[in-house]
Amino acid sequence: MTKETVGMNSEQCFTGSDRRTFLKGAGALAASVVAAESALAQQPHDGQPARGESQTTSQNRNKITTSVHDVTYDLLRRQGLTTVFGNPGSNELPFLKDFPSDFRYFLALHEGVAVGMADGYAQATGKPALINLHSAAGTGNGMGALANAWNSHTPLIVMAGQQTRAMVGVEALLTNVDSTQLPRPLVKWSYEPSTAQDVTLAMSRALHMAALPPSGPVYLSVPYDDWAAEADPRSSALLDRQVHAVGSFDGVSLSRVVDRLNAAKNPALVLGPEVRCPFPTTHPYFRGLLPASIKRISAALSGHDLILVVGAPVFRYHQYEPGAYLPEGAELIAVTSDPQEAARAPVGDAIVGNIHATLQALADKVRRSDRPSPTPQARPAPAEIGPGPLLPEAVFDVIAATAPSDAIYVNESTSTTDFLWRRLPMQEPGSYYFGAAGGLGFGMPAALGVQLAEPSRRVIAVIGDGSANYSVTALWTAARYKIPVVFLILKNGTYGALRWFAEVLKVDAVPALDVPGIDFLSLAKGYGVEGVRAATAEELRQALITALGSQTPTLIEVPTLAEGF
Ligand SMILES: Cc1ncc(C[n+]2csc(CCOP(=O)(O)OP(=O)(O)O)c2C)c(N)n1
Ligand SMILES: [Mg+2]
Repeated sequence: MTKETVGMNSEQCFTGSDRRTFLKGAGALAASVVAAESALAQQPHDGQPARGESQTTSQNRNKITTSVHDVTYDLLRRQGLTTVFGNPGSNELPFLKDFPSDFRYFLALHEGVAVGMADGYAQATGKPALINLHSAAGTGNGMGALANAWNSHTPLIVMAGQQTRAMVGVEALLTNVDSTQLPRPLVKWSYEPSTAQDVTLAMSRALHMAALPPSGPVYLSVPYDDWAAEADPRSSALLDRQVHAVGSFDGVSLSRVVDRLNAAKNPALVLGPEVRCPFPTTHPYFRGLLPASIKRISAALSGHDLILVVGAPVFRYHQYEPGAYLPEGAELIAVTSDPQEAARAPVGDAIVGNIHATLQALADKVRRSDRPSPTPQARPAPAEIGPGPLLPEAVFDVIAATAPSDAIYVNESTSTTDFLWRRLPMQEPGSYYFGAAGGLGFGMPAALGVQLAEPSRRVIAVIGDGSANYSVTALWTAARYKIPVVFLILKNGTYGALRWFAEVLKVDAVPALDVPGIDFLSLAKGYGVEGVRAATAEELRQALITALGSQTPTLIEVPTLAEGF
């Protein structure tokens, strides 16, 4: 150890207050810590570390026996991470040992559910969430869900257990080979501590990394023998660390944006998930959802001379319909927290920075305009109700008329998204969640996470009969922990969106596009959730009223017509 590092250690970690913080936080091991303190007090030395040795090592010699396990829990507690989503295996048991009573663990029966739940929870709380998965296989099962989290910048700490250090080399069963590579490229940072004493620092690093902009998932692989090891007493300095990113404006770029907005004749504002969707859908200025092809987005924005995109990529394309990126004569400015997003945009200028601060600065500085207000969009006429299965439009009409005005919607019904946006009034921030990578299996678990984060609002998960199967075990978790989500399954018997896409691509005779005969009421019953079938608008209204009045989850199966088929 160099002289400098010795000096740094003593300066940063061993002030009296630092060590007290550590000891106070030691919780369950208070007795041994007290013993260690008195041992320290009895030691006949002048308080200075011996030459060539830090005070840490002299303390270690005095047997401070707080474990990596306890001090890491302390760190999690102090950083507000007392909720764990997971599915355990043998590698994870030493972490879960003596699970503190002020923590809660939500057991998911599949890792995709654990990650999806944490995703919903973190998005709704705006804070990082902690997931504990089983080694390589558990991580692999969670990766579809991680794709969604990556795309929505959700701050997640995915921790997986590793084999005990002594057996990683022989690749004993459950060794996570190349652990740090496995979750890439769906994590911002991936790490396996090189010593047990590095675990708490690694966890501290992970939670700050996840939260710092652009926020996103991080991965930590921890050999299971590390938890019982003796902690590095310098971990005390980590417990209350605050790490903030402050965006300072360079006045020139900001005033350029302000000038362009002031000069614009007909600007359009495009908002994405980083501003906690949605813009109130009942607002007279609301123009609806952007389509997903280059040509159609350009057409939808035609007539606007300046497009300000905030908290969304430019743009989120799906089907390939080439064309100009922007309508003739239009300019674009994007505001994002993500340098990658800014750099890969094919058109326009971008500002990388704090979304909230940028919007605040723009709101303060942009002149009030005397442009005429846009004509409000016409509300769609009530959907027709025929004798057969309901049109999805009719389902949304019933929800709109029945659900509370602050209801939260999680959408994973892939062929009905436009209807949802046109027909459901959403006025509060944080009223809409979706799988940002298009990875199915997000909706049901995310609804649970959002409901946990927003206990005073009701979450309605609108789920397609195909999508429901990717994370159907979320029903068990909903029942087990009495999370009162309303799962509304739109049962059209098909992968409707894929049928539509097959038409876009002009491909015929594709096998495996239908999913007939799934009995969601039996599935609900099997997992312990109340299930009800609603075949008419009135039955749906009644079922929704009952479900919304219940303290436990409900699944409502609604036979619907597949659009256009
Ligand atoms: C994990 C995953 N697998 C497959 C797909 C491809 N996919 C996109 S939409 C879709 C159909 C979903 O059907 P359903 O939930 O019934 O909704 P509908 O289109 O009928 O409204 C499928 C399979 C996907 N997006 N994600
Ligand atoms: Mg379907």
